[in-house]
Amino acid sequence: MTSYQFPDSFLWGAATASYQIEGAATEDGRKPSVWDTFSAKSGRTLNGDTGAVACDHYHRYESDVKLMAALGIKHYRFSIAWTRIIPDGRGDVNEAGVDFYSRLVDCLREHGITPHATLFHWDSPQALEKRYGSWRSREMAQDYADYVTAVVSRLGDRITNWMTINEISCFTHLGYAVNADPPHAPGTRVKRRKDIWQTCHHAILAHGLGCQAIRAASPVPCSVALVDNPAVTVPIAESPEHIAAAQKAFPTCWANGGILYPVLTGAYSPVLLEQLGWDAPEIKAGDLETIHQPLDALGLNIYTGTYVKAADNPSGYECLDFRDSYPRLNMPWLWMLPEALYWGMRHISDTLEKPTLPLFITENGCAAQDTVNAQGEVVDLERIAYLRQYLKAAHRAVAEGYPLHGYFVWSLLDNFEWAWGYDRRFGITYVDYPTQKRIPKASFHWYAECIQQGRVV
Ligand code: GCO
Repeated sequence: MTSYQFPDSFLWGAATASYQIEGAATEDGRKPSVWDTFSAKSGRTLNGDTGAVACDHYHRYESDVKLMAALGIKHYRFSIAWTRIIPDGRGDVNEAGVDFYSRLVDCLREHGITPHATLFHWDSPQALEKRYGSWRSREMAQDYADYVTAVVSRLGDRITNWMTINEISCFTHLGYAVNADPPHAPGTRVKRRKDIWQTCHHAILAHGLGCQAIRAASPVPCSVALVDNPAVTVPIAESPEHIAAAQKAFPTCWANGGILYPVLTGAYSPVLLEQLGWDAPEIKAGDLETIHQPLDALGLNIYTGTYVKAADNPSGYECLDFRDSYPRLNMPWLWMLPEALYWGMRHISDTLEKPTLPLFITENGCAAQDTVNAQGEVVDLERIAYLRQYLKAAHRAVAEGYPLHGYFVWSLLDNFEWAWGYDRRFGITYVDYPTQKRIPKASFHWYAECIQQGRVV
């Protein structure tokens, strides 16, 4: 019988992001990000929700850190808001904004929790959107690197785990669209698909410059990572032909070939470029060298995947659609596919020839229809069922020797779920927004037990 025991060195953590939990949108010098502007426009988020208050974590970070300590995590992944540090996007540093993260980090360390900081989780400064169209301009990459220098030179004595950017495909490919209103901020319509790929190219360039900036500014040795959400192709059956088909599909699926490939290998995937044709971005001399920086780790956000089978067609594979009756959690895209966690790591390690690059699951979790019962409890059985299956898939990767070093559940708290506002709850802790009361859900207690025993329980 498998006990699903993880090695003692395995990191157990939880993740959050600045705009989704902090609130205090106008305090201590913070200026608007594109998400403040976007969510304030009518009809862009469900129920007109915004992150203006969110979980009020800005004022409640001390009790939230106590909650983390009660959970038993020793690692916490959070993000830093660019507009608290440099409110106009470029120029003067706002020391009051830095001070918030300084206090947070000290509090974490006092509780024996190691901080893992994401330097950008989608909240681009609105001032730069206005100035030059943010990610549409190459200037954004340099401004981002300067912001990174400001953060790392101030907090690098106490934060040594850095993640440059979270999920590049989302704020680029969902923030811009051709002939349609994009679902994410800044919500800008562009003329050509090429323009969208260009925003994505500028973001990977920013990642590269950001890596260089972290290494130059950090006063102590540190770990530098990217956080990506690969589109994971899962073989319909684990036979050699279907496995080969899933591997073949991986570089062309969603943005894999245009993000992970250049970042990890120094070149866009040739199959993707061929597929894009005229839509491919303009790449300047030297860009790919800048983008292809040595990394100490790679963070993967994996929630679901796509089944692939071998097919008798020119590509040799076929991606399969889910039918409505396939099990899914409380988001339209959240199909239950635990094997995706395993296959995501395996494709990256095997097909990208990165067999030793340390991998972390930096996000995994699900939304469920959580309510508080008469006893004041939130019994989220489907979240436990989901997490248990995905953690078993993570264990399989470890057991087979893939370099998975840790797991961060998404999310510590229910929070502002972007265009879905507060309607969708991803937390292992329930947040009663009117009172800001935190109620640990059944999954919180279950996860605490996993952490305590170091295995899937
Ligand atoms: C991400 C996120 C999170 C989401 C989560 C659930 O990094 O993936 O965007 O911020 O809340 O993925 O959709």
